[in-house]
Amino acid sequence: MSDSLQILAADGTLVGERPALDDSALHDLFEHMLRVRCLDERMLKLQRAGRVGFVGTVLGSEAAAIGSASALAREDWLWSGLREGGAAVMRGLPLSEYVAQMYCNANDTAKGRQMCNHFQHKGSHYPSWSSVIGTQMPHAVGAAFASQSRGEKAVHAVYFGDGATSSNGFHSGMNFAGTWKLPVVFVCVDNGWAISVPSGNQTEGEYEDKGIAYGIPAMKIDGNDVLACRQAMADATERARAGEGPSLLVLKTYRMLGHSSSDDPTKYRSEEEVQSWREKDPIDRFEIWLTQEGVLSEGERKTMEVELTEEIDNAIHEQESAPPMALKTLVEDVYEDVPTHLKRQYNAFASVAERYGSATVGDGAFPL
Ligand SMILES: Cc1ncc(C[n+]2csc(CCOP(=O)(O)OP(=O)(O)O)c2C)c(N)n1
Ligand SMILES: [Mg+2]
Repeated sequence: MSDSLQILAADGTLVGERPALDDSALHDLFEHMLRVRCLDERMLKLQRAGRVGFVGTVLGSEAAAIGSASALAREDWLWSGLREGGAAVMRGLPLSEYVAQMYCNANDTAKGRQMCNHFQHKGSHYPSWSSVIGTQMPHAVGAAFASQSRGEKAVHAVYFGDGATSSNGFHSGMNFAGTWKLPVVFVCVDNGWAISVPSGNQTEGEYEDKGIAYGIPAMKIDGNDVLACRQAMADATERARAGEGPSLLVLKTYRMLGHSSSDDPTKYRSEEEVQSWREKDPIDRFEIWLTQEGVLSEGERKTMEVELTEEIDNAIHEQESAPPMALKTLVEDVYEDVPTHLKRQYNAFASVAERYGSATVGDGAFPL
């Protein structure tokens, strides 16, 4: 297929069209990317300290998540994979709620029914994610069908990884969306790896060519170029809103850390490969250009990092002192009257909790 879309080269040179964003919007975009990096770094430290169970980072792919999602309208929906929580924060998920979800404490809006790092936020149209790879695609397509049927203008952007293109969800989602010309943007974040499977071994074809089979226009984008990711999403949402149907965006980027906090990537990939991507860092390149443009001042990034980390730490302190989820939430929200068999199970569980005390924070880390 064609070359990938690039606006900002790896050395920070503008090689495409300057975006129609004023200085303050460009500064905000940079801040959103930096906040996600600070969040990842902080959450990993919490996991290593045994405070939270599981972290899936977006570190190195901030341009893909933030750049593309920044082009969505308020009314649009973001159906996520593991790594788009920072985009929800940009779209309105309060940091304290983000942290509460990581702790699965009493303030967790999922009531501890999700693994940590599986966010949801009603206010920004960010539905909860199932860990089962690819399932978010039929969900997004079904919701887009509902939007279309109601005559709404909302676009549904659905994010997934290179590995997820091998799932049933990908193929059935693409087929229905193409056939019904639904307002969906499929965003394949090709971050080089699906746990230990390199993206070059996931498929014999090119990811962007997979659109052809479903009559869906597709485009490859430099996923470490925040301006290109934003532009591609802006074009795809415009198309969808005009009733022209779905698009497939393939954002080529790299997962700089392990698949999750439970993974050791040094077991299956070389330091040279990681280093080659470090040189294409999405935040560094944006910083270089913004500094040349006078949007950022020399050394401003450091100051921003300190402030953002403080903001995150405040949310952590707040949530560390929150109580754990109440046991009774185990049987809430499904039945108006809790059935006898669930009451029996709940009482048995409550008596175990009484005899042995509560689990401590960090117990029960998920293995993958
Ligand atoms: C149906 C299913 N099979 C296997 C897994 C185990 N698993 C979790 S993440 C993952 C790889 C996902 O890779 P990719 O889609 O590239 O997303 P990334 O983690 O790189 O963002 C696998 C195989 C799963 N969660 N669901
Ligand atoms: Mg991947």
